[in-house]
Amino acid sequence: MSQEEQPELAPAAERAASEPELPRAPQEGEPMAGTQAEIEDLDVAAPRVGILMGSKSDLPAMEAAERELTQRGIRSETRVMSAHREPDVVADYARNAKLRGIRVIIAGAGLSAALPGVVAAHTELPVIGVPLTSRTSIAGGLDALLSIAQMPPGVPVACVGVDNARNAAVLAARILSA
Ligand code: AIR
Repeated sequence: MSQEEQPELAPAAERAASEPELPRAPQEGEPMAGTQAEIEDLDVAAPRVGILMGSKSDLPAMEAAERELTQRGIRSETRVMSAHREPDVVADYARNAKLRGIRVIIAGAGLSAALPGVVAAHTELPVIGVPLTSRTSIAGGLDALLSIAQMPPGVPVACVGVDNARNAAVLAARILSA
């Protein structure tokens, strides 16, 4: 090819402006573009709300959340895990929840009720805390209420009334339809 036949190259700045922008590489821990939507499409039966509680003894109070969600046709899953007794299980659940299709997490606990806060520390999903009375609660669950509501700035947990798991489910339904 002679010198004259060579195609003239546009200046670098012009080339850059006309070339299509390459997709941004995913950051560490971030799903590949489109992966989240694909997972949701594939698993239509995936639960949308995770209902957690710190102990089996919390079940009678927390059952109201599952009941309310079921009545509203919202899929949920219920798990018992303690922020103090099984911290690694709680961290793993919270870190994987979004990728599994969970959209809101409800977490109930009594006494020093760390569960909602610890979950919120490991996920960006909205977390609704349910303070629970338990056998050794002080002032009817005030201990759990303060533990859940008094989160540090930047790590929010919504907090419903003591033993009011049903309200947590109603709030979760509102978040899902917002
Ligand atoms: N709990 C369990 N791990 C951490 C906390 N804060 C709470 C449970 C339950 C209370 O302790 O959520 O309300 C008593 O639990 P248990 O298992 O002794 O009945």
